[in-house]
Amino acid sequence: MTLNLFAEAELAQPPRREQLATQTFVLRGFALPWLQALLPALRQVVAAAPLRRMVTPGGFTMSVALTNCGSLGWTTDRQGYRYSPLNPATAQPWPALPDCLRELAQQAAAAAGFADFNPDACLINRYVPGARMSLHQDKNERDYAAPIVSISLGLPALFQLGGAQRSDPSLKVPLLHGDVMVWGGVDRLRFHGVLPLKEGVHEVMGAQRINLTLRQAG
Ligand code: MD6
Ligand code: FE
Repeated sequence: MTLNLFAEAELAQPPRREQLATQTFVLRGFALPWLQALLPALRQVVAAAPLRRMVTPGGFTMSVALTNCGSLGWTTDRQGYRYSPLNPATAQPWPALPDCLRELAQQAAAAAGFADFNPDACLINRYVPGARMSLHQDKNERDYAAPIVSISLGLPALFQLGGAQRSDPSLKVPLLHGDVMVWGGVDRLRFHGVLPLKEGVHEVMGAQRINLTLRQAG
Protein backbone atom coordinates (compact mmCIF):
# COMPACT_ATOMS: atom_id res chain seq x y z
CA MET A 1 0.00 0.00 0.00
CA THR A 2 1.29 3.45 -0.89
CA LEU A 3 0.83 6.11 1.72
CA ASN A 4 0.28 9.59 0.41
CA LEU A 5 2.37 11.33 3.02
CA PHE A 6 1.95 14.76 1.46
CA ALA A 7 -1.85 14.52 1.58
CA GLU A 8 -1.72 13.32 5.17
CA ALA A 9 0.65 16.07 6.21
CA GLU A 10 -1.69 18.61 4.60
CA LEU A 11 -4.70 17.26 6.50
CA ALA A 12 -2.73 17.43 9.72
CA GLN A 13 -1.81 21.11 9.25
CA PRO A 14 -3.42 23.50 11.69
CA PRO A 15 -5.46 26.19 9.93
CA ARG A 16 -3.29 29.04 8.66
CA ARG A 17 -3.39 32.19 10.75
CA GLU A 18 -2.72 35.52 9.04
CA GLN A 19 -2.15 38.62 11.14
CA LEU A 20 -3.61 41.72 9.44
CA ALA A 21 -3.04 44.18 12.28
CA THR A 22 -2.06 44.13 15.96
CA GLN A 23 -5.23 42.33 17.09
CA THR A 24 -6.81 41.37 13.75
CA PHE A 25 -6.40 37.85 12.39
CA VAL A 26 -7.77 35.74 9.56
CA LEU A 27 -7.93 32.03 10.34
CA ARG A 28 -8.01 30.44 6.91
CA GLY A 29 -10.47 27.55 6.62
CA PHE A 30 -11.09 27.50 10.39
CA ALA A 31 -14.87 26.99 10.02
CA LEU A 32 -14.67 24.14 7.50
CA PRO A 33 -14.73 21.28 10.06
CA TRP A 34 -17.90 22.76 11.64
CA LEU A 35 -19.95 23.13 8.47
CA GLN A 36 -21.67 19.76 8.56
CA ALA A 37 -23.30 20.84 11.85
CA LEU A 38 -23.46 24.56 11.16
CA LEU A 39 -25.23 24.64 7.79
CA PRO A 40 -28.37 22.74 8.92
CA ALA A 41 -28.49 24.88 12.08
CA LEU A 42 -28.36 28.04 9.97
CA ARG A 43 -31.14 26.77 7.73
CA GLN A 44 -33.35 26.40 10.82
CA VAL A 45 -32.50 29.90 12.01
CA VAL A 46 -33.34 31.43 8.64
CA ALA A 47 -36.60 29.46 8.42
CA ALA A 48 -37.70 30.89 11.81
CA ALA A 49 -36.37 34.42 11.22
CA PRO A 50 -36.25 35.10 7.46
CA LEU A 51 -33.51 37.23 5.94
CA ARG A 52 -34.76 40.74 5.21
CA ARG A 53 -33.37 43.88 3.59
CA MET A 54 -33.65 46.54 6.26
CA VAL A 55 -33.80 50.33 5.97
CA THR A 56 -31.06 52.58 7.35
CA PRO A 57 -31.78 55.64 9.49
CA GLY A 58 -31.00 57.68 6.36
CA GLY A 59 -33.81 55.93 4.46
CA PHE A 60 -31.76 53.65 2.20
CA THR A 61 -32.65 49.97 1.79
CA MET A 62 -29.53 47.89 2.43
CA SER A 63 -28.30 45.70 -0.45
CA VAL A 64 -27.49 43.02 2.13
CA ALA A 65 -30.36 40.98 3.63
CA LEU A 66 -29.98 40.12 7.30
CA THR A 67 -31.32 38.22 10.26
CA ASN A 68 -29.97 37.20 13.68
CA CYS A 69 -29.73 34.45 16.25
CA GLY A 70 -28.85 34.73 19.91
CA SER A 71 -30.46 36.65 22.76
CA LEU A 72 -29.83 39.97 20.97
CA GLY A 73 -30.06 40.85 17.29
CA TRP A 74 -28.82 43.85 15.32
CA THR A 75 -31.51 45.76 13.48
CA THR A 76 -31.94 49.04 11.66
CA ASP A 77 -34.90 51.18 10.69
CA ARG A 78 -35.66 54.90 10.31
CA GLN A 79 -35.27 55.29 14.09
CA GLY A 80 -31.66 54.07 14.13
CA TYR A 81 -29.32 51.10 14.56
CA ARG A 82 -29.69 49.01 17.72
CA TYR A 83 -29.58 45.58 19.33
CA SER A 84 -32.99 44.19 20.25
CA PRO A 85 -34.14 40.96 21.95
CA LEU A 86 -37.08 40.77 19.52
CA ASN A 87 -37.24 40.40 15.76
CA PRO A 88 -39.20 43.51 14.66
CA ALA A 89 -40.72 41.54 11.75
CA THR A 90 -42.37 38.94 14.01
CA ALA A 91 -42.24 40.49 17.52
CA GLN A 92 -40.72 37.14 18.59
CA PRO A 93 -37.32 36.51 20.21
CA TRP A 94 -34.55 35.72 17.75
CA PRO A 95 -33.78 31.98 17.35
CA ALA A 96 -31.27 30.68 19.88
CA LEU A 97 -27.57 30.69 19.08
CA PRO A 98 -26.73 27.15 17.90
CA ASP A 99 -24.21 25.44 20.24
CA CYS A 100 -21.88 24.58 17.36
CA LEU A 101 -21.75 28.24 16.38
CA ARG A 102 -20.91 29.36 19.94
CA GLU A 103 -18.15 26.72 20.17
CA LEU A 104 -16.71 27.66 16.79
CA ALA A 105 -16.66 31.34 17.77
CA GLN A 106 -15.07 30.64 21.15
CA GLN A 107 -12.35 28.49 19.63
CA ALA A 108 -11.63 31.04 16.90
CA ALA A 109 -11.42 33.87 19.45
CA ALA A 110 -9.04 31.80 21.58
CA ALA A 111 -6.88 31.05 18.52
CA ALA A 112 -6.55 34.81 18.02
CA GLY A 113 -5.62 35.49 21.63
CA PHE A 114 -9.04 36.39 23.07
CA ALA A 115 -9.92 34.06 25.97
CA ASP A 116 -13.43 33.67 27.43
CA PHE A 117 -15.38 35.01 24.45
CA ASN A 118 -19.06 34.48 25.22
CA PRO A 119 -21.21 35.78 22.34
CA ASP A 120 -24.85 36.77 22.89
CA ALA A 121 -25.53 37.99 19.33
CA CYS A 122 -24.95 36.62 15.85
CA LEU A 123 -25.76 38.83 12.88
CA ILE A 124 -26.31 36.88 9.65
CA ASN A 125 -25.69 38.88 6.47
CA ARG A 126 -26.56 37.57 3.00
CA TYR A 127 -24.87 39.06 -0.05
CA VAL A 128 -25.98 38.31 -3.60
CA PRO A 129 -23.80 39.46 -6.53
CA GLY A 130 -23.63 43.27 -6.49
CA ALA A 131 -24.44 43.57 -2.76
CA ARG A 132 -21.94 45.50 -0.66
CA MET A 133 -21.34 46.98 2.77
CA SER A 134 -20.07 50.53 2.85
CA LEU A 135 -17.30 51.59 5.26
CA HIS A 136 -18.51 51.66 8.85
CA GLN A 137 -17.44 51.15 12.44
CA ASP A 138 -19.15 48.65 14.74
CA LYS A 139 -20.20 50.86 17.64
CA ASN A 140 -23.56 49.48 18.80
CA GLU A 141 -22.12 46.98 21.29
CA ARG A 142 -22.10 47.88 24.97
CA ASP A 143 -18.54 46.78 25.72
CA TYR A 144 -15.68 47.15 23.23
CA ALA A 145 -13.41 44.87 25.26
CA ALA A 146 -14.78 41.74 23.59
CA PRO A 147 -13.65 40.84 20.06
CA ILE A 148 -15.86 40.24 17.02
CA VAL A 149 -15.70 36.87 15.27
CA SER A 150 -16.68 36.97 11.60
CA ILE A 151 -17.30 33.79 9.57
CA SER A 152 -17.42 33.85 5.76
CA LEU A 153 -19.35 31.26 3.73
CA GLY A 154 -19.99 30.91 0.01
CA LEU A 155 -18.76 33.27 -2.70
CA PRO A 156 -15.46 35.07 -2.10
CA ALA A 157 -15.54 38.71 -1.00
CA LEU A 158 -13.01 41.51 -0.80
CA PHE A 159 -13.07 42.91 2.73
CA GLN A 160 -11.75 46.44 3.26
CA LEU A 161 -9.93 46.90 6.53
CA GLY A 162 -9.37 50.58 7.18
CA GLY A 163 -8.07 52.59 10.09
CA ALA A 164 -9.44 54.78 12.86
CA GLN A 165 -10.51 57.49 10.38
CA ARG A 166 -12.87 56.93 7.45
CA SER A 167 -10.27 58.52 5.15
CA ASP A 168 -7.44 56.19 6.24
CA PRO A 169 -6.12 53.83 3.53
CA SER A 170 -7.64 50.36 3.60
CA LEU A 171 -6.23 46.90 3.14
CA LYS A 172 -8.24 44.68 0.74
CA VAL A 173 -8.46 41.19 2.16
CA PRO A 174 -10.00 38.28 0.23
CA LEU A 175 -12.35 36.27 2.46
CA LEU A 176 -13.19 32.77 1.26
CA HIS A 177 -15.61 30.00 2.23
CA GLY A 178 -14.70 28.81 5.73
CA ASP A 179 -12.42 31.71 6.66
CA VAL A 180 -12.85 33.25 10.11
CA MET A 181 -11.71 36.75 10.96
CA VAL A 182 -11.23 37.77 14.58
CA TRP A 183 -10.54 41.29 15.69
CA GLY A 184 -10.73 43.31 18.80
CA GLY A 185 -8.66 45.25 21.30
CA VAL A 186 -6.82 48.15 19.72
CA ASP A 187 -8.38 47.32 16.30
CA ARG A 188 -11.96 47.12 17.53
CA LEU A 189 -13.11 50.46 16.06
CA ARG A 190 -11.40 50.28 12.67
CA PHE A 191 -13.51 51.30 9.69
CA HIS A 192 -14.32 48.38 7.42
CA GLY A 193 -16.58 47.32 4.56
CA VAL A 194 -17.17 44.80 1.81
CA LEU A 195 -16.73 45.59 -1.91
CA PRO A 196 -19.60 44.65 -4.28
CA LEU A 197 -19.83 40.86 -4.52
CA LYS A 198 -18.75 39.44 -7.88
CA GLU A 199 -21.05 37.17 -9.90
CA GLY A 200 -20.53 33.49 -9.31
CA VAL A 201 -21.97 30.26 -8.00
CA HIS A 202 -20.35 28.56 -5.01
CA GLU A 203 -20.42 24.76 -5.07
CA VAL A 204 -21.83 24.49 -1.53
CA MET A 205 -23.65 27.78 -0.95
CA GLY A 206 -24.88 28.74 -4.45
CA ALA A 207 -24.92 32.30 -5.79
CA GLN A 208 -24.42 34.07 -2.47
CA ARG A 209 -22.08 34.93 0.37
CA ILE A 210 -23.19 34.50 3.98
CA ASN A 211 -21.32 36.33 6.72
CA LEU A 212 -21.87 35.60 10.40
CA THR A 213 -20.61 38.09 12.97
CA LEU A 214 -20.66 37.05 16.60
CA ARG A 215 -20.40 39.56 19.41
CA GLN A 216 -20.91 40.28 23.04
CA ALA A 217 -23.48 42.98 22.45
CA GLY A 218 -25.33 43.28 25.75
C1 MD6 B 1 -19.04 41.20 6.22
N1 MD6 B 1 -18.62 42.34 8.23
O1 MD6 B 1 -17.96 40.62 6.30
C2 MD6 B 1 -19.33 42.42 7.03
N2 MD6 B 1 -17.92 43.97 11.29
O2 MD6 B 1 -19.93 40.85 5.45
C3 MD6 B 1 -18.59 43.32 9.14
O3 MD6 B 1 -19.17 44.37 9.00
C4 MD6 B 1 -17.80 43.10 10.31
O4 MD6 B 1 -16.78 41.12 9.47
C5 MD6 B 1 -17.20 43.84 12.38
C6 MD6 B 1 -16.32 42.82 12.55
C7 MD6 B 1 -16.19 41.89 11.58
C8 MD6 B 1 -16.92 42.01 10.42
FE1 FE C 1 -19.03 45.67 10.76
